[in-house]
Amino acid sequence: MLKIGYFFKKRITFTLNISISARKTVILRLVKQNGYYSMNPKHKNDSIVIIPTYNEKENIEAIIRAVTGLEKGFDVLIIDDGSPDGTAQIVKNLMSDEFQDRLFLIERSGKLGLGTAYIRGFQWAIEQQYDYVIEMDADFSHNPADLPRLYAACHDEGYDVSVGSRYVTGVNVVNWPIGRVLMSYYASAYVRTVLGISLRDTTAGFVCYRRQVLEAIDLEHIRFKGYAFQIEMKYTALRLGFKVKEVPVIFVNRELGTSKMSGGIFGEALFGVMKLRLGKIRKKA
Ligand SMILES: Nc1nc2c(ncn2[C@@H]2O[C@H](COP(=O)(O)OP(=O)(O)O)[C@@H](O)[C@H]2O)c(=O)[nH]1
Ligand SMILES: [Mg+2]
Repeated sequence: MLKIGYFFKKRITFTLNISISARKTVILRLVKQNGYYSMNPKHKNDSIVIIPTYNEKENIEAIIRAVTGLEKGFDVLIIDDGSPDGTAQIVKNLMSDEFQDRLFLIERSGKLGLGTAYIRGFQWAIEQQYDYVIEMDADFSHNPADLPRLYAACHDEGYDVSVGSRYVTGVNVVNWPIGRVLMSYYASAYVRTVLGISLRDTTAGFVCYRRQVLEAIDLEHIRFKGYAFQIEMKYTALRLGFKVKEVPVIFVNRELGTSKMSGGIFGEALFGVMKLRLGKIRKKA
């Protein structure tokens, strides 16, 4: 099968998929960029972990090493919103030293929110033809050691989306103040009831998407930014008929750096779910 696609107008990608067995496909990519063609894909990996950052200088190097150091190699894309603490410079140093072709960085000019950071990252990952796209926080609340299980749920078990879930077996959250645990748990119950879905951890930010799911969702029209963004993505995937699995994980509160979440983001989620239930689900044209 020969697929020819246009990405972001300036770049032309020719993809030649040769099926050599029912399960294995070899993909040769011919990419025209800046006026010349290259036969080698920029990456050799099937999966990318997207990590949004804002002032994460205490965590960034350690999380990149933990993710890239796993036996199953994952590439990493950092979306940094102009962190005043110099997070992006730490990433650039690692890119030029050790992690060429495995570590990527998109810099935005100011703190524009988690939702738009992920959408930017999803669009880039689609353009780069990664098959599995995983979102994860920089602060070690999501354990990198859980990444292979999230990946396996999609790659081996055939799910379209896998969610690192705190609420499959009770409440698996460590070191959060009890108020925040209760709020998160009951918020999740509220979301389930309003949206009429059985997914337990709808606000989770530790998620693996098969590329086709991201291609089917109209990312330009995803409305929300904070927790509601996480809910909207999962709800849209479910409504489009994709299969979602919850993989139990233990969420540990950050030890270094500070939380960037605000009350406004909570309010967005509270009313946002009602809007979601009443609104239309858009499939990409
Ligand atoms: N690019 C970007 N990253 C953000 C923004 N807000 C938070 N983050 C990152 O998103 C992840 C989760 O944020 P965090 O503050 O840990 O939220 P909490 O765990 O809910 O308290 C971390 O990696 C943050 O650095 C933002 O506006 N832009
Ligand atoms: Mg956090």
